[in-house]
Amino acid sequence: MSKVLTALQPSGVLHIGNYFGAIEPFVKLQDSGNTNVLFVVDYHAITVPQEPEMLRKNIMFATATYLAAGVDPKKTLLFQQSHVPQHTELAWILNCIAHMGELERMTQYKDKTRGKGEAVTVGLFDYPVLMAADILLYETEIVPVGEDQKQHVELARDLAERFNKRFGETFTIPKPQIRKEGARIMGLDDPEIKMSKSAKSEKNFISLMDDDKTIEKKIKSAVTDSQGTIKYDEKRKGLANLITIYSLVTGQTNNQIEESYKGKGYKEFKEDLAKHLNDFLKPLQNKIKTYLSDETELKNILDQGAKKAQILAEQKMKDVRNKIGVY
Ligand code: ATP
Ligand code: LTN
Repeated sequence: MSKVLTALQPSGVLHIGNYFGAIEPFVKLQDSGNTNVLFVVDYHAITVPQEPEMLRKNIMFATATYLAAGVDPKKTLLFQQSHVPQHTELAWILNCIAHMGELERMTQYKDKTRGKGEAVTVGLFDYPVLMAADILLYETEIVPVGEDQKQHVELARDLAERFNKRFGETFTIPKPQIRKEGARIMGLDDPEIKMSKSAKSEKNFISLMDDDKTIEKKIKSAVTDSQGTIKYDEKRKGLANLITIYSLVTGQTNNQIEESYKGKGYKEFKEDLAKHLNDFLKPLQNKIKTYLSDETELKNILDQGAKKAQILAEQKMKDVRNKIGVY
C-alpha cells in the first residue's frame, strides 16, 4: 500500500488540464486500494490576491469537483489545508532549513513573477516550502501531479533528506508521479504554453463547466497549422495537443484517431472533438451541480476529513518539534 497525496488550488473553475493532469490520476490510484490524502490548498491560493467571497465559492467548487470526479471520502482524507494548522507550522520549520537560492531557481516562481517588480509577495516565493510541508506531514510516497509541479516535489524530497540528515529519520522521501499523456495539456490559443486557468484569454482553456456552444467555439478557434492532415507529430504542437485531448476523452489511441480521420480535415476533426468533449463533461457537470446544491454536506465532508488529518499531522509534528528541540 503506498500513500498517495495531491492538492489543487481553489483559484477558479478547474480546466481539463487540471482534471487529466492531477484529478483523474489521483482517482485511479485511490481505486487501487492505496492510502490517500487530497486537499484544497487555500493558503497556496492567497499567494496571489483573492476576493474573499470568490475564494469561499471556489473552495466549495473544488470540493464538489473532486467528489464528482470520483474522490471517495471513505477512501481519501478530503479537507481544506487551512483547517489543519500543522501545515503552516511545518512550513515555518522547513523555511529555516530551505535555502534562498533553491527557491529562486523554481521555474514556476520565475514564470509567475516575470515583469512584476516589487509587487511579488513573500508568500509566492515561499509557496514551494508550504507545498513541501503539505507532502511531508503525511508520510507520502507518491504525489500525482502535472509536469509543472515536478520541481516542487523534488524540493520536498531535498528538504526531507536535509532534515533527516540533520535531525535523524523523520520524513518519508516522496516521489512525483507524472502521467505520460496529458501531463501537460497546452493552451488552445497558444500551444507553446500550458493550459492555465490564470491565462489572459478564455480561449486558452476548456473549463470543466463550459457548455456545448462554448466548447464548440473554443475548439473551432484552437490554433493548428496549415498542413491540414490529422497526424500526431510533436512538432505540430497545436494539433498534437488536440489529438491528446481527443485521446483522453474518448480512450482511443493516437493511431486509432489518425486512422479514422484519414482523408479528412481539421473541420470535421474539430467538430467531433467538441462533441466528444461535451459528452465527456456533461455527466461530470451534472454531478458537480448536485454536490454544489448541498453546501452543508460539502462542509461536513471537509470537517470530517480535517479532523482525521489533524490527528495524523499532529503525530508527525510532535516528532518534528521534539527532534528540533522545542519540546
Ligand atoms: P494555473 O492552471 O492557473 O496555472 P496551477 O497550475 O497553479 O494553476 P493548480 O490548480 O494548482 O493549477 O494545479 C492543480 C494540478 O493540475 C497540478 O497537479 C498541476 O500540475 C495540474 N495542471 C495544471 N495545469 C495543467 C495542464 N495544463 N496540464 C496538465 N496538468 C496541469
Ligand atoms: N502547488 C500545487 C498545489 C499543491 C500541491 C501540494 C500538489 C499544493 N500542495 C501538495 C501536490 C502536493 C499547484 O499549484 N498545482
